[in-house]
Amino acid sequence: MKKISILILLVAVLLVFSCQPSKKTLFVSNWSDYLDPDLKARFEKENNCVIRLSTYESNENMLTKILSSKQSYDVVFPSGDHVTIMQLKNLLEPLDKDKLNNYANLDPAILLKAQSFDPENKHAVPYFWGLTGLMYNKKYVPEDLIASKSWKILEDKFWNSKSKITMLDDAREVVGAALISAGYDPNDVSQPALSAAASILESWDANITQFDSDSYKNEVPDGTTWIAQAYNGDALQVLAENEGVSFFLPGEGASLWIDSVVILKSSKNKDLAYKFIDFLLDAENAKINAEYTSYPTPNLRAYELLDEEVKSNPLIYPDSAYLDKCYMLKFLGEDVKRIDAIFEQIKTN
Ligand code: N2P
Repeated sequence: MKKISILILLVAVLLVFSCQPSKKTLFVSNWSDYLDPDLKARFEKENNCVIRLSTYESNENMLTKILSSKQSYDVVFPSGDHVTIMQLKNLLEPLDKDKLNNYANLDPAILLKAQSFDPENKHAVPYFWGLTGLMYNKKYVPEDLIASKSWKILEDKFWNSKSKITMLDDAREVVGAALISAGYDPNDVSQPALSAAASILESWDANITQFDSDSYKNEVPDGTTWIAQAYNGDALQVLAENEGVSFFLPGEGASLWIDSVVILKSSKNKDLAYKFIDFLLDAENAKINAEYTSYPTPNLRAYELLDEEVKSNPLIYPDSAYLDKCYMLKFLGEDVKRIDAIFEQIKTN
């Protein structure tokens, strides 16, 4: 008798659980350290859903992942040139802006810039923008070496036989930095520009230990790496926790990028994807996210809510004189192969 009651109870419990509607799942793939986890948790709670977040360290990894994975992702965060690449591959859902009530919070000036890679702002919602510079450990890198605040620091003989430099695992950023250092635009694929960049890269490479876009965040503070090419927001996240670390934007200029949030055409959850993007566009949420990531926000309403201390930090929001010296990394079509070839050559040396 007892056994029968336990059995009935078990069946009843199973029935109750199987009748519960399963939670909707949003598959999101984003750069690492690029979304406040509390915001993610709040969105899940408010929408009774689960966000399955996977992270990547480069646009190339992201693209390989979404093209090769059996899992269809809903929302991803490509940089400008990759918005164009993905759009040409017909991977992106054209945006229905009527489903984005908070779209008007975006800065019209940034939307205009974004049209260079996404005509009419048809597929991509600007998420953060940023600049790439150099982060270093103050204990090991002498101040007089850093004083020039130039990419040329990496050519100094101080680095010889030290193996203490790392650069991003990103062809456009690495070859781009060498091009800027040589006085060229990082989008310049002419022969003189690329030969100059290749020879500068060779001199840097003698002392570069790895091309990696993540480990520098631990290795500069712990002294394994003394100087690293770094995205400004990631660097400022590290600086906030480590007094011994500093960061600068080189005087010659820096690469500038706008990362966007897009919905994939193959998404099975477009309604939830729209809700998520609209949630990120909310002024208060975008402000919280900007504080968490330390990246400059393209959300004008969110920018207005930020503390004066953040808005006046030139490592997040440099003045227009510096921005005039920065170069947006553009879509290069087939020409990108010339940059990739130089990067592969350096990596395999
Ligand atoms: C976040 C890096 C995003 C910047 N960790 C790369 N565009």
